[in-house]
Amino acid sequence: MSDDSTRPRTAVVTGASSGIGAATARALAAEGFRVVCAARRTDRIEGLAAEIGGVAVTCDVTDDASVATLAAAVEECHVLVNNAGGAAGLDKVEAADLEGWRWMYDVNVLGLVRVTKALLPALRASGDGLVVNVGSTAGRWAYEGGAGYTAAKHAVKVVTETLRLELNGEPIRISEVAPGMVRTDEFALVRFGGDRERAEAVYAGVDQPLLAEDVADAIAWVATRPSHVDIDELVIKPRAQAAAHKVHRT
Ligand code: 8X3
Repeated sequence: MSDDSTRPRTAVVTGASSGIGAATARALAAEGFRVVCAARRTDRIEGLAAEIGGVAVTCDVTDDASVATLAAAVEECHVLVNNAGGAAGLDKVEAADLEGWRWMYDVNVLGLVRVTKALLPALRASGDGLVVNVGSTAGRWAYEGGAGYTAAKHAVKVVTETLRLELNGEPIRISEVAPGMVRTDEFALVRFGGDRERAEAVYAGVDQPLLAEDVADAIAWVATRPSHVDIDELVIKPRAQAAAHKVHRT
């Protein structure tokens, strides 16, 4: 554990190149963290790191060597935000594109496990570590066509719960922040392979879907509780969304 209390606390955010990840990097920097912005798109994270006085590390969470490079760049980690993830498609199980399912499991689940494993020594070294896994309401509810993504996000919930059991007694907290409908630049666009019309339809008529900043605000709140306070999980949805199938549209 560092005895230099004047040293800034370090936060690592994966998927920091856009959306919730970029907003979280900004929110944690505003709270005084030195933020390591990790993502595949180097140009984006370099710009973000320059803006917030952080560090950019190019990282693909689906790649062992890339994650090892990230871990080598981080000596102490007080907060790890496992945010990298995404959905692919909205096909029924009968028509499942198994490559899409494989990608979703790889990025949402194995990526989270890979990064957490690699950074556990740095989380321990901080003497006061916190892992925030960005889950989803898709980790609570099933919906038609969503199984590839909802199965992966259910796995995120269970991995989170398991880690909390396994690390009990260590100075490391494990939290899950699980957003519902969040309007970001890329989530729906990626899900529908760049089809802007289908992506827009997700939010059609919804009065104020959440923004990335709303989720980042929740993550920053979790990350700034006193060390003995563990927020197990926090589900955050727009007012217009009561459940996966119950979204008020005008
Ligand atoms: C996103 C929520 O409803 O699109 O994580 O699956 S949903």
